[in-house]
Amino acid sequence: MKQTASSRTSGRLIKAPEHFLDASGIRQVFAEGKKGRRDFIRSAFAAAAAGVATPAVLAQGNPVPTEGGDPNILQLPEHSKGLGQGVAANNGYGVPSVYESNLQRRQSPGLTQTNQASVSFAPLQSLFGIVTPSGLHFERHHQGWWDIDPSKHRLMINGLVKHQMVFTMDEIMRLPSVSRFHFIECGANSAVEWANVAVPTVQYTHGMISCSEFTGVPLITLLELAGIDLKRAKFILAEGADGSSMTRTIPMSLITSGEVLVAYGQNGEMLRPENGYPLRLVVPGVQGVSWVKYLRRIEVGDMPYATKDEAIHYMDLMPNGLHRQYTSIQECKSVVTTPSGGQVLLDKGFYNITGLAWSGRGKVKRVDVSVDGGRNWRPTRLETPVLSKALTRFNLDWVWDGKPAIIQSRAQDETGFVQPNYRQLREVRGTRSIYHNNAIQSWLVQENGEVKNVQLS
Ligand SMILES: Nc1nc2c(c(=O)[nH]1)N[C@H]1C(S)=C(S)[C@@H](COP(=O)(O)O)O[C@H]1N2
Ligand SMILES: [Mo]
Repeated sequence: MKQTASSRTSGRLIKAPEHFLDASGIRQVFAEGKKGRRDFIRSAFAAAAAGVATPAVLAQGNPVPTEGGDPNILQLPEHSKGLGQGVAANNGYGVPSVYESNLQRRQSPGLTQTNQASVSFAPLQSLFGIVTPSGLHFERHHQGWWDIDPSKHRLMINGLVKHQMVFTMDEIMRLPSVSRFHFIECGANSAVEWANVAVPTVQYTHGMISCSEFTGVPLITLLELAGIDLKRAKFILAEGADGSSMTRTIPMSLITSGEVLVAYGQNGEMLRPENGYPLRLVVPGVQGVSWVKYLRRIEVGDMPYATKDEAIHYMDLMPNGLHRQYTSIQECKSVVTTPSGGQVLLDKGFYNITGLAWSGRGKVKRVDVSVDGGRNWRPTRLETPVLSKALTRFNLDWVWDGKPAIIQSRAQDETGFVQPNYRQLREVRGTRSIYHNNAIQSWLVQENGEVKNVQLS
């Protein structure tokens, strides 16, 4: 086989409309020319050395030696001959390669497109490991985002405390801090799949989840400084400083455990404005809406507050016609990110099936993958570290025989909870929900290699 020049546009991409296109996801494994494949096979061999799959398995459908010469090797490129750019070429803050410009958060084609859009989805199909780069973190703004001057930002603590207190950012940042990896998932993640809208890519089916290393002060530290009345305190109310009047009730049990953080750091730097700069609440395992951004007030109380975002929104309409309220834990869930909707497998042969799993109740214990629509399941390799209430990466070796295949993942957490399929989920939850869809996702690999979002009952 003759080696050809590789570029972002070489190879077969997809035939879907452009805004569905996600070449960067495809490129990782499938789309780039032979160079990409060499990189791919090299890392695959490293995995084999770790006792994963034999070279014979990995080599199926993969490169044959070059004949005729590859101009990318034979002709010395400019970057091997000239002087490269100097330091700080980007004003001191690095930005991604120009070849990665397709790697973006996006509005969903399943939602109304507006100029003042309020949701953007993270490109899960193009990410590695478990950390979401801050610039690709999903966004959900009920009333737009702001870049707030930290020198003017204040956090007030009132309610069932001995001394009402107001903290400046400097005062908060002097206190003992912790850093922890956690996922944040909007309760409405995968909401359109309840109605089987079948948005084309995993960015839109599952992209309202992200995972970061957050740094901040345990909320309990601040409450103790204020002299919290632990006998009477049962709940807190968290309030944001933006125009959405975002207010949420959080039970004291999550706070006394030390888990809830008043965070200013995200992935080693200050929070991004879109994610609540300079201060946000981190409520591990709980749906995104409770992670109040631009946090300005904590009130300690003895009853749930039934705020607008708890009494009108964020409730689950159950089959018996009643609403479920305060269902905030994000139950165990997973999704295959490669191969996933919108990607194209170029040839039969070896592929690394990979994806993400998480549970709002602790650690992911195992993830199984099926390539035949749920008839047979194989256990996957969980990438380390496996952290509580954080994303967990899974991988599985797969040799595609070129026939249609339905790929699914099913996660189980340390409590023994197993992610349901759509039939099991609807049995309990009915069909009129918006939030908390944690059903098994199915991707159909068609004979021509194109991968499609399908829903199995
Ligand atoms: N102050 C404030 N906090 C907020 C919101 C908001 O609109 N304003 N949106 C909430 C919702 S619904 C979600 S899912 C998360 C989204 O966080 P992110 O934008 O950092 O991804 O923030 C929550 N906290
Ligand atoms: Mo949300």
